[in-house]
Amino acid sequence: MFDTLTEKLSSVFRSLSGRGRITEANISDAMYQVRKALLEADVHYQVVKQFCKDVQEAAIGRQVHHSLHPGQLMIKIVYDELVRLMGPVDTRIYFVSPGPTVIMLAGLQGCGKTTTAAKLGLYLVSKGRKPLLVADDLQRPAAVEQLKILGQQAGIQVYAEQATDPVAVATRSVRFAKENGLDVVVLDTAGRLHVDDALMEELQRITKAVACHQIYLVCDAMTGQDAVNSAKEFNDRLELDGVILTKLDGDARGGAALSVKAVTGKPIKFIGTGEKLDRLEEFHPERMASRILGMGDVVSLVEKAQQHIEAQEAAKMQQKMVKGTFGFDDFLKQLHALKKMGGLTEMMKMLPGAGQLQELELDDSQIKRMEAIVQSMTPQERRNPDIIDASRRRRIAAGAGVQPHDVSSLVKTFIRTRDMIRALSGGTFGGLRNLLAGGFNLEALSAAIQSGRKFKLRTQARHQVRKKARRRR
Ligand SMILES: Nc1nc2c(ncn2[C@@H]2O[C@H](COP(=O)(O)OP(=O)(O)OP(=O)(O)O)[C@@H](O)[C@H]2O)c(=O)[nH]1
Ligand SMILES: [Mg+2]
Repeated sequence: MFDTLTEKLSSVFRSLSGRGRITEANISDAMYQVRKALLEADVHYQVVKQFCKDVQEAAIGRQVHHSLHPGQLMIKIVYDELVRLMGPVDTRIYFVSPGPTVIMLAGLQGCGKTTTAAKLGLYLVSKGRKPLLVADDLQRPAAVEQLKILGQQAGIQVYAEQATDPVAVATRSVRFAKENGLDVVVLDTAGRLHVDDALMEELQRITKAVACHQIYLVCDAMTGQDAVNSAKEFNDRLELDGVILTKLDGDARGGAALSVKAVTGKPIKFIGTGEKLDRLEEFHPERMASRILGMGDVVSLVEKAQQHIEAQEAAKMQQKMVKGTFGFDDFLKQLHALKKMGGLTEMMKMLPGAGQLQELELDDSQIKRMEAIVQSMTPQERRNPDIIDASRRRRIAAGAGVQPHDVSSLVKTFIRTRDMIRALSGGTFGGLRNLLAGGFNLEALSAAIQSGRKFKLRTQARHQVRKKARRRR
């Protein structure tokens, strides 16, 4: 689904460079590429124009967070605009009481109405409803038989008559539903090759006769712009409640999915993603935007970073690292920042490909204990942990309600972390930033960790040499 668009957009984001703020200069080429990618995906040109304008307005002047790459921020901005473009949508079906609720499916020939009627029937059953499928397509000779077969497959009752007037059949089917305790009637109507007056009049007569509660237009996503144009025509003549976009599994471009809401003003409510009867999904703009961008969870990563790390705080921390004045208070702050983000491990998990990373695990109870210990230290000890000797260790341990060896193990952890962080090139956030800027590549990540490990090994070796020297003395 949408493979080409996904591929093109991701190369646009990768190519974005620069730091600090997003300016007209650094995104103009990217926007040109986004525009081109959308047009090639068969998105309506008016929609493309407006979309790019909105993205540009949202992007220019935005500060790029220290821990992020401008490409990532752009992904988030484009994601937000995609969600806006396709939504909002309420996929709930409103049922009337007393029933039955009448749902009409309309659409051009071959768009998937009959299949969708059966799929919708199954969906309604899953919601605890008792649906009735009505064969109201009396144009195509085999249509009635087709619905009967699909109904049988799905185990859903089908109402069919040997008749010629779809209005009469619809009316009688609603009566049948009432009499038999069925609470939703799904009308499968006839399609035409093109929107024409005869088709529209027939549909209008049905809606008047049975007072349809919801009218869904079924559209074939593979027909791209044609689907969108016909949706507009249908919507001008019938009061549509929403669109069901079918055959999305075969749509590599995505033009219809992206244009329907903007062109018709009516949202997509469901999508068909296969011929099988269980292939009907509620439409969620957020999920669709993520699928289109194909960016793992970069979007939530950016959201979390924006929420929880203050840019200036990160910069200050980095300076402290460089100057070597990084103490326990800073260490605690970093731990809190990480905790708020759901822990470093959680964060790492969100990076595509870095799922199994175990190196930087921290659990909540450990963090709490570390906090208690740090709180029992004097400001001087926090700034300069090297002065913590045996007697200070005992005092701190008593204050925090832990054993002296817990204190020394925290001091060791602190020193190890500080060394590791330094090795990860100048501060946690700088290090993370470099990792993120590297395009989430697992190699860069493990190289950074390796270099941290080597650094650690080197310092350990140095300590041992010193220890031996002391012993000799
Ligand atoms: N791949 C795929 N095929 C679908 C989907 N929905 C429907 N189809 C196929 O599209 C073809 C037409 O579907 P129908 O349900 O007969 O379409 P219709 O709108 O009722 O057609 P008419 O009654 O002739 O107007 C069938 O071969 C379906 O299996 C879908 O979501 N994905
Ligand atoms: Mg049909």
